[in-house]
Amino acid sequence: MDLSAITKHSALHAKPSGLLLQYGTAGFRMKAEHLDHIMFRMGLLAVLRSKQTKSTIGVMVTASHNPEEDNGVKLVDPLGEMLAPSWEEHATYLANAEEEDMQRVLIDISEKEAVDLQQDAFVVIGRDTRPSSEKFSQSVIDGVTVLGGQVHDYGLLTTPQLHYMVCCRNTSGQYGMATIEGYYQKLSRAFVELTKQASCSGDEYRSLKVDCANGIGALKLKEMEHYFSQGLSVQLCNDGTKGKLNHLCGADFVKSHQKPPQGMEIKFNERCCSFDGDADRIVYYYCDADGHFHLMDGDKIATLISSFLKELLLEVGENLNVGVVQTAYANGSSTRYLEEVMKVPVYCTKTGVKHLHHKAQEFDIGVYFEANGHGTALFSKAVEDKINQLARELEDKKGKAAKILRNIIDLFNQVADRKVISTTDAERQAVTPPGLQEAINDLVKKYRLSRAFVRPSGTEDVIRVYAEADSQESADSLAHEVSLAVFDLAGGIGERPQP
Ligand code: G16
Repeated sequence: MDLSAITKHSALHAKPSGLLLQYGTAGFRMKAEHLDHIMFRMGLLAVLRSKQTKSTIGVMVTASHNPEEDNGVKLVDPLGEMLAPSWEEHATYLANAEEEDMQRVLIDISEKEAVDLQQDAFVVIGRDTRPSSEKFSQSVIDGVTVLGGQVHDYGLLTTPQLHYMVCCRNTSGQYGMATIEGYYQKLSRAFVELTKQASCSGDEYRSLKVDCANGIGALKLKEMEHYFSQGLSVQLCNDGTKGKLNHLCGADFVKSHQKPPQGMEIKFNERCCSFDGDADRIVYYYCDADGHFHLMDGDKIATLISSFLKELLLEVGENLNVGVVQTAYANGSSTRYLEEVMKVPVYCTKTGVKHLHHKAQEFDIGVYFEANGHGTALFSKAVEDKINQLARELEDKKGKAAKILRNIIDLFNQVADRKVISTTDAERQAVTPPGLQEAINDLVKKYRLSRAFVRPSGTEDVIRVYAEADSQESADSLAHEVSLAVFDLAGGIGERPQP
C-alpha cells in the first residue's frame, strides 16, 4: 500500500480548514458543499475496515430524510449492520484530520485495530437520487482505489438494498444473491407466499398508494412492481418527476405533521404509506369515513408485528422469548399496551437504528421500531433453524403457521453542534445545561398523561423537542413551553419559538 499517494489524492478532496464533523446518528450529514473530503476519507476507512474484517464493507451515499441540499455517508459492516462504535470514532478522527496528518492518522487507526495492510479489500457502494450523490460516489471510489481496494458500484440503491448486498456477499450467497434481481426475487417470493396464506382477499387489500418522497424508493419500486404479480398493486405518488426530495412529503413529513403528504389524494379507506429519501423508513395511514387521518407509525407497526408473531408462535406451540425495542419517542400508550396487554418486555434505547438493533439481538425474536418508521424484526439463527424445521415437519394449522413464520423471516430484510444539551437514560433526561431537566419536569406536571424530553439531533443542526399529553392541544402547548425552556436555558439563537 502506497501511503505517499494518499497525500497527493487527498489534496484533490481537500478538507475545508477548521471544519469539524462527527459520525452521528446515521453517519455524516451536512450541506453537500462541505462533504467531498468526507466521501474520499470514508472510502479510505472502508478499505481499512474491509482489510481488518476480511469482508466486504458497504458505503451508502445518502442524507435520507434531510433536505435535498444536504448529503451524507454511512458505512455498512460485514453482516449488513451499522458500523461498530469503535470504528465510528475512527471515522470522526479521520474526518477531522488536517491534510498533512492523513498518513499518520491512517497508520494510527491501522495499528489500533491490528489491520493487516497486505490483506485484500472489497467495498460496495450505493447512492440515493440527490444531485450531489453521483459525484460523491466517485469520491468514495477514489478513496477506495488509492488504498488498493476493489470496488463494486451498485449505483442508485435504497439503503436496505445496500445492507442486503453486503450481507449476501459476506455469507457466500446464503442470505441471497448479491444482485438487485436477487433482492427483488427473495422479498417478493416471501411476500406473494404470505398473501396466499392471508385470510382476507379482494382487490382493496392488494392495492397500496405509496408516497416515495420524490426519492430512490420510486425508481426501485417501479423495478420491483412486476415481481409481485397479483399479490400487490402499487400506485406511486411523489415519484420524483416533479417535486423536490422530502419536500412536503415522505415519512418524516407525514409523521411529524400528522397529515398526508402533498401530491397524494386519499379516499376513504385507501391504504397508503410513505417512504423517506433512501427508503429505509415506512409509515402507513388511511382516512376514515369522516375524513379523519389515521397514522400507523413505527409504534403501531411494532405492536402489530409482535402480536402477529406471538399468535403464530402460540399456534406452532413454541414458547420463544419475544422482545420489543423502542426509543424515547415511542408514545407512552404503545409501551403500556405492549407491556400490560401483550405481556411483551419493552426496552428503550437511544435514538438511532444502531442502538435498537443491538438491543434486539438479545432476544430469540427482537422487534424494533423507531416511531418514525425505521425498524425490522430479528430472528436468532437458532430460531430461524427451528422455524425451518417446523415448516418442513408440521402439518395442518400448525404447519401453516410455521410456513407463515418462515416467509416472514425472508420478508423482513433483517440486516440490519447541538452539544450544549447532553442526555442520559436513553435520552429521556437532559443532564446539561443545568436547570433544563427541572424546568421540563415542572412543565410536564401541568398536563395529564404527559411526557416530554429534548435531545440534540444527530442528523440535523437542531434540538428536537418531544411532547405527549392526553389531547392534541395539551401536547402542542407542552411542546411549545418546553421549546421556550430550551431556548432560554440552552442559549437559543434567532427568533423565540412560536406556538
Ligand atoms: C436517521 C437515523 C434514525 C433517526 C433519525 C433522526 O434517520 O437513521 O435512526 O431516528 O435519523 O435522528 P436525529 O433525531 O438524531 O436527527 P434517517 O432516516 O435520516 O437515516
